[in-house]
Amino acid sequence: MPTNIVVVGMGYVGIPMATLLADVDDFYVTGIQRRSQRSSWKIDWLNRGLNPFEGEEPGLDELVARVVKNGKFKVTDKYSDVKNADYILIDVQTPVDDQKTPRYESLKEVSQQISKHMKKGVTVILESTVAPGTTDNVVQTILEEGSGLKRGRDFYLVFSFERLMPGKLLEYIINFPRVIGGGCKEANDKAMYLYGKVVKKELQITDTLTAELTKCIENAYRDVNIAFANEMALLTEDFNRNIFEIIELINHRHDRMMHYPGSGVGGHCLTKDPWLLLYGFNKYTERTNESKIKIIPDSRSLNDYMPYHMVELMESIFRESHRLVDNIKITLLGVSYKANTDDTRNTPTENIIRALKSRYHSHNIIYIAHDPHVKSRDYNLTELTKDFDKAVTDADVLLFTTNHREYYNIDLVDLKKKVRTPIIIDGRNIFDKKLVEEIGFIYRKVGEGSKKPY
Ligand code: SAJ
Repeated sequence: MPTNIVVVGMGYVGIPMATLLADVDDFYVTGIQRRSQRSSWKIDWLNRGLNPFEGEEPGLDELVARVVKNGKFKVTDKYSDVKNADYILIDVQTPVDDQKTPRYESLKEVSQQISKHMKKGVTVILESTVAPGTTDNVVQTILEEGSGLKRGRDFYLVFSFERLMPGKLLEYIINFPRVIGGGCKEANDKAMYLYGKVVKKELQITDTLTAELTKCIENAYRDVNIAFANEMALLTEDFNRNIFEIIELINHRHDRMMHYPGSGVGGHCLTKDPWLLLYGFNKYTERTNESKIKIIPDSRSLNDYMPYHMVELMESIFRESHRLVDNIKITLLGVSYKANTDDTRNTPTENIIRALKSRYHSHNIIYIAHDPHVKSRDYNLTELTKDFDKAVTDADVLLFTTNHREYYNIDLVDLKKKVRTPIIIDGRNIFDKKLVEEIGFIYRKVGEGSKKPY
């Protein structure tokens, strides 16, 4: 008997999941993607058997081509295939707005569409990250109201989150354990059957709310740990010592794994999931412990402050050397939020540029950014180039914001000849202070004191 699957949302999560499932014997998958100016090409592209992602995604080109050629996978903007679906996966974006409130427009719209067409016995799986409580209070309500069916009796609803990372989309689905939070045994069994076909690691069963909490807390944990590292970096700067040396000494203990400070925390997950956690807490609990909940917002605000600290480090050099932040060229090295990727979502570099532009809006400053991976069409805050020489020539200050592999191999002697003023602000522990200063740069690093003698 063929198993019919619908995956709604053809993005970073939906495409790898849909195509992996379509590669299973007797599984037939329809991807649903709303047509918009930005996404229409993707539907046609996928239907031609082409992988739409530009970054390196090992195995995905072949997989997409194979499942389309074998007639196992197609993409449409219509919901008609939902009526025959045994499984429906929801993989839509769930961002937060400026007030840190989740924007569920897509999630609600998709749930409504599904509710109009879904058949009895279907298993709906929510894979998008949501505020704890959302599966039961938002998705279940919409599905039941729209379909007239009852969860656990007429259909099943499961929350099972993705743990993806651009560059390793297939690997992380296949080789990471999968948490399954169904509302009842039948729901969990159905989800186990599906994921068991593609996931090679443990399938861990829990209830829906616990699964939602697991996802948000997993990323809040990482964010809080990075905030701790950032706080220790600020403290160590004032002690005139190097936090990275200290982290190495700590992590040499095999059971310690301190995170690393830097010029900020970007990406789609860590900047959002802690807020989803707090939103769920405020909305779906009685909040008896509210006064004690401080670490998450404090961590978020410290991590958000780090780009401004980069600006402060720069200003301290200009102040101490009696230079004016005027008539200068500022070069930012690294635009993606993470090393060796082209992903610019919530990149800290953007906040550094914004802070500089707002502080020095009436000053005569040339800004240029360099990134070996990011395409200039994906970036419009300032001029962006892949030409390193163009970016650094005649620069008055170099702000290293992303630790791309290329930056570790820079010939610093040659670099010194190209710049107009030799100032480096290192936000990612790329360089050795002593070495850089010996070559003649004025140098500041997030997490290392600058006073002499050392
Ligand atoms: N960062 C630091 N210090 C660190 C680690 C990271 O400042 O010690 C910064 C990075 O520079 C970046 C941001 O934090 O700007 C996020 O980095 P990340 O390595 O956590 O990368 P993400 O956002 O791609 O996180 C993903 C997460 N995946 C999902 O939510 C689906 C996260 O759960 C994973 O733990 C992480 O990848 C990973 O370990 O690869």
